[in-house]
Amino acid sequence: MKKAFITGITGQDGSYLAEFLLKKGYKVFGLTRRTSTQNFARIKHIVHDPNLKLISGDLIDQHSLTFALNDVKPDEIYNLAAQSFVQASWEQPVLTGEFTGIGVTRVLEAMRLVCPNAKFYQASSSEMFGKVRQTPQTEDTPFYPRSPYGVAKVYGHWITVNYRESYDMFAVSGILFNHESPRRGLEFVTRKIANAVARVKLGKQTHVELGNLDSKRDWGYAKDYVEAMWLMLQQDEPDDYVIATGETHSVREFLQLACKAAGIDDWKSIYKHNPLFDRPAEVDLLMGDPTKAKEKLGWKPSISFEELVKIMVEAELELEKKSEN
Ligand code: NDP
Ligand code: GDR
Repeated sequence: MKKAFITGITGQDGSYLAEFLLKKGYKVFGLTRRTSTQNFARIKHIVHDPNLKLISGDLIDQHSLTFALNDVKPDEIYNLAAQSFVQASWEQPVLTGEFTGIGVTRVLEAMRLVCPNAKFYQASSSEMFGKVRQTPQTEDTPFYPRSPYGVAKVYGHWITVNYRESYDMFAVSGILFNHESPRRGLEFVTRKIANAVARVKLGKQTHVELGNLDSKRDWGYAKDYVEAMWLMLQQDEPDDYVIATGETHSVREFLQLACKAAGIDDWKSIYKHNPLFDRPAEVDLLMGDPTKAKEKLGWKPSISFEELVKIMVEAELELEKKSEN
């Protein structure tokens, strides 16, 4: 039985990846950090699976990572844990650097000492392209991050490349563009909008307060993207890949389509601008070119932008109908 070790298993991607690997017959080990209240909402349906084991540890604690990997001796390591919310990275830039940047080195160091022949996946991000130097963005587009989060991810990206080149380790970096799902955190714009329009539809609130509606993102479906992570580790040679849909849409378009999916006629009637949600430095436009992933991994997205919006709004309508608040 192959063994996979996932950091960030309680997050959106970690939960989908764990499901995916369990279905493939893996034994899955997930790193969880100590929190005062358990945060297993996304994995509650698999937490009792005999092939899933949770191990306590934290990206900030080198020993916990070394001990965890020593216990497991995994074949594959997926480093998905991070402080992943761009806006929060201006409020907590040092913590973001510790988790999202140096945390990658800690996992790589533990792997180098304990299981150097494992395969390592780093969750890199389109935020590294930031103030984009070319469109669409490819594996060769230079980075220009625009937030402490983006800067930390550039560090994580290059330290992964560096361990591959310094120690001949199988370490790859997936440059993933935004991917969403009903399991997205409520603070991210897609889930925030999907949830708000559902609540407006059900008469639970009247408005949604947002920041910049003009920014454009290449939005895909999270379930498709975790498959790409796995495919990268099944290759003979380690390499980095852009994972994206190749389309870009504005936040305004997302809001318009979400209102339509919920049966709200006039999106402007429920929208309010709140400068609190504007960012000190914005990433205006992201659009990835997934050609390399298509050709070498045989990967392609299965869900369109319109379908994604619909999936998210329908999930929120279901959820909000059941909840009393
Ligand atoms: P989430 O924010 O949903 O999940 C983050 C995970 O990291 C959670 O499980 C969280 O645990 C864990 N974590 C945070 N800090 C620590 C720490 N110090 N030690 C151990 N675990 C920690 O992110 P996503 O699932 O959306 O993203 C997964 C990864 O992919 C992240 O690295 C993100 O930056 C990156 N990424 C995401 C994209 C996207 O569009 N979703 C696009 C490109 C990259 P807890 O539950 O305890 O908070
Ligand atoms: P992003 O996602 O920063 O792209 O990072 P987010 O959904 O937070 O923002 C997308 C765009 O929407 C604009 N926006 C708002 N954003 C939020 N969160 N809340 C608002 O009210 C709002 N109004 C407008 C933002 O300014 C931005 O332009 C995500 C994360 O998952 C990262 O971890 C990941 O690396 C990247 O995607 C790729």
